Amino acid sequence: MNFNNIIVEKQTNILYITINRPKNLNALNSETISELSQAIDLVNDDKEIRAAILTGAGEKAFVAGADIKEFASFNVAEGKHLAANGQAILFDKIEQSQKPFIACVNGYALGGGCELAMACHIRIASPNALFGLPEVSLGLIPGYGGTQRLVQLVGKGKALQMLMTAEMVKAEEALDLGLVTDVVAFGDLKETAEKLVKKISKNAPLAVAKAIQAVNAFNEDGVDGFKKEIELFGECFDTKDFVEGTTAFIEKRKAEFKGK
Ligand code: DAK
Repeated sequence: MNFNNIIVEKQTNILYITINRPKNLNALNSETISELSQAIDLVNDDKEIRAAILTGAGEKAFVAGADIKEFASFNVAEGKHLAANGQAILFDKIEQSQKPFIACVNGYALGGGCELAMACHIRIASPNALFGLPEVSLGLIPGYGGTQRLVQLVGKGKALQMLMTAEMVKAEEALDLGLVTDVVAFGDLKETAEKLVKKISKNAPLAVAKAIQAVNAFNEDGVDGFKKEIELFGECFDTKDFVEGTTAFIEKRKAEFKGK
């Protein structure tokens, strides 16, 4: 599939997605958001793919935010529509994907870029990565889930500090805060993400998907996460992967999961 703003490449069981607008520091315009949404479908619809690795082109930016030039003239209705649509077709869709998305944050991750990284299931960063939600400096607040996901990742106090000061956080601090799980040299980002995928891919695909679903239930409106966990746990007993996993353990061999 050909895209104008992203590069998508399948290698064995990984879909590599690179946001490719380096002249604009990979800022998210609506076409890029729509293309990313289509790329998520490619991940979820292809049985061979076990995970997606998401990054930005170049060495300077993951994504330096929503495209300011595009939304500068929006009114209230347009702003609300763009936020609701973007959350549904991209940010929530990544979070709810049944296959893990790993963000390789290779530079600025600001505003919508930080929100995009936070929607991913795992984030790793290069030492030059900078995270921030500078929306208040533009007379805005985050509109793509940033106020909610930042609190979950770093806690209310630090989230409010970052949101109200609009200050950026360096990679090492992001690591201390739990905003990223690893900081590795720029050149090692891809390999580090691939190693994570390799570890995840050894495990039962349906169980991995259910783990994502169960964790997401923590934030679902009107859903008791503990009850959801019990429900999803029970469902595992109805999978061939469960039979294979337990049989392989008893037979002292490596499990061969089929995702069934
Ligand atoms: N949008 C559009 N273009 C951007 C951009 C962005 N977010 N960030 C950078 N660029 C462009 C610059 O305009 C410049 O383009 P030219 O002037 O060369 O044509 C080019 O990328 C290189 O940027 P700089 O020349 O500024 O590079 P520097 O190294 O000097 O500075 C910087 C790097 C990252 C510190 C600086 O570019 C910067 O401050 N960028 C803006 C960061 C920012 O504030 N991002 C937006 C956060 S707010 C919404 C939902 C969500 C949002 C908005 C609306 N609705 C539902 C309506 C989210 C908003 C945000 O993301």
